[in-house]
Amino acid sequence: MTKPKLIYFDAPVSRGEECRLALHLAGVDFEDVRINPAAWPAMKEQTPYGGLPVLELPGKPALAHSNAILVLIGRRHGLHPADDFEAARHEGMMQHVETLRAVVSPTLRMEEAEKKAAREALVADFLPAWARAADRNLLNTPFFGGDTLQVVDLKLYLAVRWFIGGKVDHIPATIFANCPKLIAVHDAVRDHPGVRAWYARS
Ligand SMILES: N[C@@H](CCC(=O)N[C@@H](CS)C(=O)NCC(=O)O)C(=O)O
Repeated sequence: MTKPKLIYFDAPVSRGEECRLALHLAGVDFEDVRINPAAWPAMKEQTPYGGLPVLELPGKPALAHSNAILVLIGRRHGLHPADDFEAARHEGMMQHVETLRAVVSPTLRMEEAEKKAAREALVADFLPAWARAADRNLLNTPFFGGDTLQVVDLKLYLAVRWFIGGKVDHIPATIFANCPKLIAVHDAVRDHPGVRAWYARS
C-alpha cells in the first residue's frame, strides 16, 4: 500500500463521507475505496469492529470508528484543536452526532408502518431535544471552534444535511429550524471552498 485508503460504501453520506471530506480538506492524497453492498457481508468480519468506514495507513493496522479516524486526521493536519480540553469538547459533540445516528439508523431497516410510528415519535421528542443540546453547545460561530472549520464541523454538517434535505420520510425538513447555530454550521461547511471543491470534482 503506497497511500492511505478510506473504505466505505459507495454513497456520499454519513460516517464515510465525513472522513473523505476530512482527508480532502487535509490535502491527503488517498484512495477512495467504495464498496458495493453485495460485497459487504464477506468483508464485515475482516474489518476491526464489523463496520465502515475503515482507514488503512501504510505500515499500520486498519483503523475504524469514524470519530477515531476523524480525530487522527484532524490532529495530524490541523483540523482538530491542539488544546486538550477544547479537543475533548469537540469530541463530545462528535459523540453527540453518533448518538443521533444510533437512535435514527434502526428506523432505516423498519417496515413502513413501524418506521412511520418510530420516526413520528422521534420528531415529537428525541430530535428536537438532540438539536437543542447541539445548539447550546455551539459556543462560537460560524464553526464549532470559531473561525476555522475542523473535523467536528464535518460531522455536524453530514448529520444536519441528512435531515434538512427533506428526504427522510416522516421527518420534516424543518426539524432543526429552531436551532439557528446548528443550521449556521451546516451552511458554513456547505459553503467552505474546500468542501465545494470536493463536490465540484468530476
Ligand atoms: N461506530 C462506528 C459505526 C460504523 C457503522 O455502523 N457503519 C455503518 C455504515 S455508516 C455500517 O458499517 N453498516 C453496515 C453494518 O453494520 O453491517 C463508526 O463510527 O464508524
